[in-house]
Amino acid sequence: MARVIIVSNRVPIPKSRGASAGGLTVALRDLLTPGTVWFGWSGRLSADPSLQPAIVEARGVTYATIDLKAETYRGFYVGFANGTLWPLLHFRLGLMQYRQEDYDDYLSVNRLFAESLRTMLQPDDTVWAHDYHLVPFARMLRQQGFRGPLGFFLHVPFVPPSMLEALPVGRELVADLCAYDLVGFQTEEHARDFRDCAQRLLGATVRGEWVRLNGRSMRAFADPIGIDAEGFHQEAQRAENDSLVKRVAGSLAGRALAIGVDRMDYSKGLPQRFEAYGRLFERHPEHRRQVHFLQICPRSREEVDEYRKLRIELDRLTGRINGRFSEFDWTPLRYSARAAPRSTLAGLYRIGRIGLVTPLRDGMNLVAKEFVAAQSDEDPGVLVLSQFAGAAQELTEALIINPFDPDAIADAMHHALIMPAPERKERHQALKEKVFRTTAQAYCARFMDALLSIKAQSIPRVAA
Ligand code: GDG
Repeated sequence: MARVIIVSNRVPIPKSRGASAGGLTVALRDLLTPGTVWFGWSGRLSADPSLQPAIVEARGVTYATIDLKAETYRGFYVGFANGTLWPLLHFRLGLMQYRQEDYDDYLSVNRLFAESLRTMLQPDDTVWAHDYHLVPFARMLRQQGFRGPLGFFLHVPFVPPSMLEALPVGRELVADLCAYDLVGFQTEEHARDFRDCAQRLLGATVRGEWVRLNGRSMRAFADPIGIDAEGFHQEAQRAENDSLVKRVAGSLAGRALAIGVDRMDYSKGLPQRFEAYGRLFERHPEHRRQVHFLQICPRSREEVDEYRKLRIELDRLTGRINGRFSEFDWTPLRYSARAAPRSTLAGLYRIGRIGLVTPLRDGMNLVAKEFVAAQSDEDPGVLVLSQFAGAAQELTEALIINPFDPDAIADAMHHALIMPAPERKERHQALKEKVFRTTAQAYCARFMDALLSIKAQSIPRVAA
């Protein structure tokens, strides 16, 4: 039987029946039919990792994982993936650090993944790899002799050639992406930037979505990711009765709730958002005492220096805003650096009058879609959305702002707070229609159709 093999850095092994799923799992859930294999890192470090993956079967899906060595993990994950590629792909050249040793570790982990997966591959398998940790994986799997269809989806943005050139191994990365048969991006802009890089940096020939390099063709297209909108909507409806959500609603005492939910990451524009919240009270003092801003911000990648600095900065800004604007019976900013259960999030979005999604750069941003899906039709909240989130390409009825401009964010919050119900409903209906159309299921189906149609057309997949 032809199987789909999903490959990603981390593998979300279900711990028990009905265990909660992360973003990638939710997006790929429809693919997780019996027979599917999900391969990647176990999350464990060991001195002498085995090539043979450890296998866990759950509901017909095979989860296959390998351990990594501590030294290579550091260079691969903390170094090249999150210290080099993540800042580069989020347009933060000033934060990019490059060390050849890290890149070597990145290549060796990709090689290890390919060698290990090879031990369990069958000739008619289809392989779909995910995200910036696995750019060279296709080349290495081909070196292992695999000839089946190989797809890749980049969850984060891509950059134009002038920016990619700053990376000493930028050309290698583009060439490695070209070794896939199909590469999916969140937006047309990212797909075009990649094709431009292939043309300008490697001399590839580009025709429409097709890129031809060294006698073989591949396709680079936009396939925006989505959420399980109906499932999330129902979860939000149920969560209105969650005791914590009810307590939060009660504690607002009739004030409006603005909500932000982000991994603690410098790409999410959090200091600017906090700053903007203070500006709201300066520019529109009538909102003092009338609003609470709740920011949920689970800590992330704390091994990377820049993330530790961000945490200190957010602690400082929280103190400054609350010190400056609090009154004895009103604390304007509630900030939690811990993760909340998914159902609680759904309920909090639903009682939110404003959803604040203001990244400086973001592949898509699922929080924007979750906020929309969670709203009620009768009394919907307003989404304030960065023009630099992939989601802004679709969700044009949100209040679109430039996240580098705190005054613009403050004015959008003001606009949201005074927006009459008919306008809120009209905007919400338009947004809802889109979020319920471009779902996770649609995203998966589009990708698999495109990958399998490349197979059917027998376009040369392997360089001569
Ligand atoms: C990458 C790209 C792209 C957040 N806090 C909690 C929590 N979350 C959940 C959200 C959402 C997910 O995590 C975050 O997804 P985003 O899309 O917002 O951002 P990244 O993590 O940066 O994801 C991004 C995405 O991949 C998918 O392709 O959209 O552009 O950067 O689902 O709800 N979940 C729980 N507790 C929290 O405290 N349970």
